[in-house]
Amino acid sequence: MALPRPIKPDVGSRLPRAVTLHPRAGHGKARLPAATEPAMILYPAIDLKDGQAVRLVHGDMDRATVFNDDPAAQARAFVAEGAQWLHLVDLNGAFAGAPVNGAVVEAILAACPVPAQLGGGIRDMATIEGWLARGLARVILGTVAVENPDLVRDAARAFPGQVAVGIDARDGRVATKGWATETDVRVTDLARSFEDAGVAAIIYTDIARDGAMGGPNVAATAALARAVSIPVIASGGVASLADLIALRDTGVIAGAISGRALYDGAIDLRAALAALVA
Ligand code: AMZ
Repeated sequence: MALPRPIKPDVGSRLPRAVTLHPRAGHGKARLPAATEPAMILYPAIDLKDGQAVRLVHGDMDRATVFNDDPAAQARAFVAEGAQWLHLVDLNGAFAGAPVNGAVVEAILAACPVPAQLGGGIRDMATIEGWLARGLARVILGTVAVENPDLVRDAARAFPGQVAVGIDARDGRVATKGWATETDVRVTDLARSFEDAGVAAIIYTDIARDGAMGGPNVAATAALARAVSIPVIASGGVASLADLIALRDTGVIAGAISGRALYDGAIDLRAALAALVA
């Protein structure tokens, strides 16, 4: 079956730059970022549940706060404040194992000129290809990274720079399927297993911190970033500008995802973006 016509055929020009510029990502000789390029990319998060932009607490679908019933408008607002990337999660999709909020994601892609990464229910090559063909800059693979790691390798080979692995963990052990399933897999072991696969980034979420506004797990994220050469993006618990600065000042973390703190005003996106290039 033919893939849908790309909405954004120019996506190649909007592909990630920060990950390759990350000074200590371990890719041999580091290029220092220019003054206008942030040392760490801030990804505003739009988590989608039943077509709305929500935030959960510790990933619990029964503890959802609806922040916007028009996620594309939310995306436009983030971009208007200067966001250079968006982080999208199809929460229903993560539980269902297949995309559920696809129409809303397409509306966001159509509304926004900046690259977006999307996770949640992306579990096969056809879905990966379909999203990338429709203008998504990067897919995030979580559950399949544990259950079918060869798919991650195949996808990373087929789509260089466009495949990220989402590693979501409690007490250092990876959780899958909407974080409802616990595994014995250690975060560092999973991350290292993709070391030579051409994965663009690892997005590491400390579930105990997620949505809780108690601060990110800086030490664990930095330790992971030092253990692998793949750029690591921190997720979960970011509650203040000071948290972002602390992540950046480790010198090894390529990006940070923030959701609730942006929605409730604890972080001013414009000010945070300015601080990260300063
Ligand atoms: O909050 C949750 N319960 C949750 C969540 N945010 N469950 C999954 N996810 C996100 C992961 C990753 O980005 O952080 O979904 C993605 C993984 O989905 P999948 O279907 O590949 O496991």
